[in-house]
Amino acid sequence: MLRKAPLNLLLMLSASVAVGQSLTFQDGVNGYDSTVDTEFRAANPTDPQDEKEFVSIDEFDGGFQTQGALRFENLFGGANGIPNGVDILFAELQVFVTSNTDANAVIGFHRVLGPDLNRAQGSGVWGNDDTWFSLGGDLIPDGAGLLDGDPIFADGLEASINPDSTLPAASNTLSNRLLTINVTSSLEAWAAAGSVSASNAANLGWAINNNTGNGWDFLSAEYGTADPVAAQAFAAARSFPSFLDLRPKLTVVYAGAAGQGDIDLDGDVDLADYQILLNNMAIELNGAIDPGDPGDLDFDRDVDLADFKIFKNVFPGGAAGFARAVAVPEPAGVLLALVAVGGVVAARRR
Ligand SMILES: [Ca+2]
Ligand SMILES: [Ca+2]
Ligand SMILES: [Ca+2]
Ligand SMILES: [Ca+2]
Repeated sequence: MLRKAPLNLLLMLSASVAVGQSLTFQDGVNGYDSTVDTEFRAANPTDPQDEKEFVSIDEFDGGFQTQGALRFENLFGGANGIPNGVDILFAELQVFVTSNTDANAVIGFHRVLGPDLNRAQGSGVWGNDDTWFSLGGDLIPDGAGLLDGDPIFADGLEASINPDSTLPAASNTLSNRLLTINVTSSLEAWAAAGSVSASNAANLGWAINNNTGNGWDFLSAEYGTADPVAAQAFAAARSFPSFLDLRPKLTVVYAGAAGQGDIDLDGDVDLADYQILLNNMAIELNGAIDPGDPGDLDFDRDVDLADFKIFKNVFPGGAAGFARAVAVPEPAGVLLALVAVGGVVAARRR
């Protein structure tokens, strides 16, 4: 709060500037409706689960496995997508978890690498109509009572062997709240592969695995469809303005050609960008904003002096270049200049 007074002086110098370095994708918000999420249940091997209002991931659910899958489509290009060719700086998935898992569980987000190569039915990329059976899930339990493998194998062909991202272990035992998963590496891969195509066929989403029998559940993109009144009451009781806030949300932060400090995306890093950072620092010292919102250069949901430090270093010429750019005459210097001018005038009068 103490920092606000001097910053407010600078605020008066600028009009608001539209900036778009951070984009969010969440069903029902800002016209976005392209989330595909479902689970593949061995207990219901031929029944699509895409209309369920939560997604469960469980290695041993009453003797049966359940694999989750999630994809945000239409991420790239078009009026509302990530511009093609930009650098992805940061990406985060946020889900509202309704059932936690074991402290030592690994909730892995395996990037899907290709159309399913071992289907029993259908063709092409996994989608809402798919089931445990259609994607080739095993139907005959082994000696331990488990169905082997998963419909989407983490074999380096159907999905990445190692997860691109995991739920932070510290979040494993938390529920009834929004939890975040850093998915920057997946977005970097999709941007690199799909930058030439608006449909971005390279983005096939994630297969989500749980290596324990303590199911991990999150609310799906359909949350609130069946009973929006009840969903709204549930959200309001937890201080969320809308039940839409509880659906899966992807936030992507990218940089224009001039890099991370080009907050207004006009191709340079200059004092106009600095002004936006200052404006937002005055009101967002302690978040909560979306990571990477204008001025949040370290993606930690605020605009503070840590972001300012980064900005100085990415300014042309670094911190010294920044100091020169913002240099204004010191009051003492102004007085000396006036004395000098007065001296010249006095000398001429003689
Ligand atoms: Ca769904
Ligand atoms: Ca659980
Ligand atoms: Ca700029
Ligand atoms: Ca920050």
